[in-house]
Amino acid sequence: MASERTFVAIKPDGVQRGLVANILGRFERKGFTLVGLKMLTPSRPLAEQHYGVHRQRPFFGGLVEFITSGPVVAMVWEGDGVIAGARALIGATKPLEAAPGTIRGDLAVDIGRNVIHGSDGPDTAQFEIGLWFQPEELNSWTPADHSWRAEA
Ligand code: DAT
Ligand code: MG
Repeated sequence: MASERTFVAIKPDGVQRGLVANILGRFERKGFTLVGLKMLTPSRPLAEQHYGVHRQRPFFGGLVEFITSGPVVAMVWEGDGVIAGARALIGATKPLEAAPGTIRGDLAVDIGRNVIHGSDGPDTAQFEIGLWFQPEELNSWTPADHSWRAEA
């Protein structure tokens, strides 16, 4: 499986509840590589672009209100299969349907407060990384244990 990058963001509820280290650590322990990381309170235009596909949905207004309500932790993770892999770590959109062991399954109950975002495919990942990060904010590096890993 080819190495790829995905966009992940801990939403304001995850930050407010003190879950940053817990969530970030799951990606690190899994073996994905952190290539971008920053905290920011999203502007309304950024939030509206990020959730643009949901513009016509009834929950769009509340979603934008929520995501702009406080700091989020924005990240780019790299690795083989990381786009689908991150979604698997995150779990289903509805936290009550998310499997135990997943981030939403373990840490959330409310669809409107589901603590984390992850890109849902290659095109979305590319769009969202470009939306949230400048190219110079991304770090291309090889973890020191890489030579120990199996050949892809
Ligand atoms: P995901 O975040 O799993 O990719 P999505 O892209 O379908 O889910 O929706 C984006 C966010 O919008 C989701 O994390 C929470 C919110 N949302 C989705 N469906 C909703 C609904 N029916 N009511 C309230 N919020 C909803
Ligand atoms: Mg989505």
